[in-house]
Amino acid sequence: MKLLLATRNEDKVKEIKDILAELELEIISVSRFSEIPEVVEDRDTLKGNAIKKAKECSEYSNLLTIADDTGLFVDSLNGKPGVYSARYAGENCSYKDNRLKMLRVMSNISVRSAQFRTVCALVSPDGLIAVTEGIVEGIITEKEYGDNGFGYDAIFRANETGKTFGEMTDKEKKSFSHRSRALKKMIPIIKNYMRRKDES
Ligand code: ITT
Repeated sequence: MKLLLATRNEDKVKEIKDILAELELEIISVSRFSEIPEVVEDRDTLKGNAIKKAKECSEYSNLLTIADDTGLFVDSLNGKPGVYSARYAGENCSYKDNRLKMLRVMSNISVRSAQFRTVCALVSPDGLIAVTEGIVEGIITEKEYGDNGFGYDAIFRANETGKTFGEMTDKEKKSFSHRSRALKKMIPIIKNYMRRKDES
C-alpha cells in the first residue's frame, strides 16, 4: 500500500518518513505528482489546513494521504505566529528571516513561553478522516542555538530537554518533537486501516 505525504516541504518529508519508517508502506511525497496543484492554506486553524491539504491531495491521487500543519504559538504574542508561521516575516521569506523577526519582536519581552503544535490529518479515498495533535512546551531563546533542524528550531528551547531543537540530533528531535507526537498517535490508526483493507 502507498501513503502520500501532502507536503512539498522537504524538511518535513524527511522527518515524517523517518517517524513512519516502521509502517509497511511505500511512502511517497506529493512532489512526485506534478499534476497536483499547490494547496492554498487559507483556514484559520492547523486542523482546518491539515484536513484541507490531505483531502485535496487524496482526491487528486486516489491514495491514502497524510498532511501535517505546524505552528509556533507564542504566549506573549497572543499565540502568534501560530497558523501563519510559514510567512511570519512576509511573502517568500526564508526560515532565517522568520527567526530574526521573532528574536527582534521578542527582544524586550520577558515572558517567553511558547508551544510548537502539529496537527496531522489522515484521509483515505474511501472516506476515512482522522486527526491527531502533538504539542511541545518551551521558550523562545534570546539568540539562535544550534544549526540542526529547520524553521524555528534554533530559537525554540524545549522545557523537557533544556536544548533547542537546533541543538538536538535528528534522533533526539524525532524522539519527542511535536511532529513525532502527532504522528505516533496516527500510527495505530494507519495500521488499523491497512488491516481492514487487507481483510476486504
Ligand atoms: P506544507 O504546508 O507544504 O506542509 P509548510 O512549510 O507551509 O509546508 P507548515 O505550514 O506545517 O509547513 O509549517 C509552517 C512553518 O512552521 C514552516 O514553514 C516552518 O517555518 C515552521 N515549522 C514547521 N515545522 C517545524 C519544525 O519541526 N521545527 C521548526 N519549525 C517548523
